[in-house]
Amino acid sequence: MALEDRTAQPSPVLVEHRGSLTLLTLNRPDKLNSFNEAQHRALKAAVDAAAASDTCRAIILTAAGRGFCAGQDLSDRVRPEGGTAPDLGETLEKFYNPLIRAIRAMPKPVIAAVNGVAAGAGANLALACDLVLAGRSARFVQAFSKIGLIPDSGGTWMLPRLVGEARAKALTMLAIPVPAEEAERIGMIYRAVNDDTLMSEAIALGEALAKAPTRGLAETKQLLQQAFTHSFDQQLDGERDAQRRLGRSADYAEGVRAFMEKREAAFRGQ
Ligand code: LHQ
Repeated sequence: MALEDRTAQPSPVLVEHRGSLTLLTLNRPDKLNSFNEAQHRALKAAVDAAAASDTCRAIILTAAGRGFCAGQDLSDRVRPEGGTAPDLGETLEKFYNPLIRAIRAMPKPVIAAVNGVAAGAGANLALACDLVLAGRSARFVQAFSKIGLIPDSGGTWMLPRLVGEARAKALTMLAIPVPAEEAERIGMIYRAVNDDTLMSEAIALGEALAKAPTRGLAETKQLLQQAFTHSFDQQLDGERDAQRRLGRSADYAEGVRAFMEKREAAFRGQ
């Protein structure tokens, strides 16, 4: 009989495939799923695998336990008085920025199912996802100012676009916790839902998106993300180019056929 390996650590990110839907679960609940290096590496690998997969057509990012993610694991970062200062820019360059870029570039929809508090980089990780659902007990805290930092992981870019500059400044400078329902009301997230139905609603949404015309969704995502930095003319050109590509896709042909035949379309993501 094989001996049990008592030193084995639980995987910091759980990956579950449900047909074309991939569920990624941050899994360091006793640390509120805050990021250490192992969790960073595991999540980035899982995100990259989902992006490259032909089968996966939608992703849900959620977390185990009572929190979604408390940002950086600060217990890794305690510096004794007089100790050498860390290079936080390097941490961003190596871990957070590639992760956020990968989610924004993902050619399929990413749903965040925020099951509890999302703080610091954990809040901005959620906001980088395409559709954010949050349980009513969840809250979003731009906790950075409490420890002398700026809102990273795309926070300074996303927040003013989502909630306006005035609110963005107050929420970040004062580190005000925003409950899920208020986050929905001010346009920070898509929807607040009951805690006990969060996962079933996220999965229903994920399954619907996993059956949708994936290439069209990917082009929609990219165009909307460019909208605030492109001119109107650039955006019209971008729409023309995307529509040209999609007009040649199998899913567009199927969509039109299905409409004319008054039946549900069977999109294959091609
Ligand atoms: C934690 C953490 C945590 C370790 C809760 N680490 N243990 C990028 C570049 C490089 C470095 C720096 O950072 C960054 C990006 C960032 O994310 S900076 C921002 C880092 N995050 C924070 O500042 C958030 C710190 N946490 C909190 O403010 C609170 O814990 C929140 C609001 C998340 C939750 O509050 P509560 O619900 O009241 O829970 P709690 O405070 O009692 O925490 C529960 C436990 O989790 C507790 O441990 P314990 O052993 O006492 O049960 C906390 O120490 C631990 N924990 N966050 N980030």
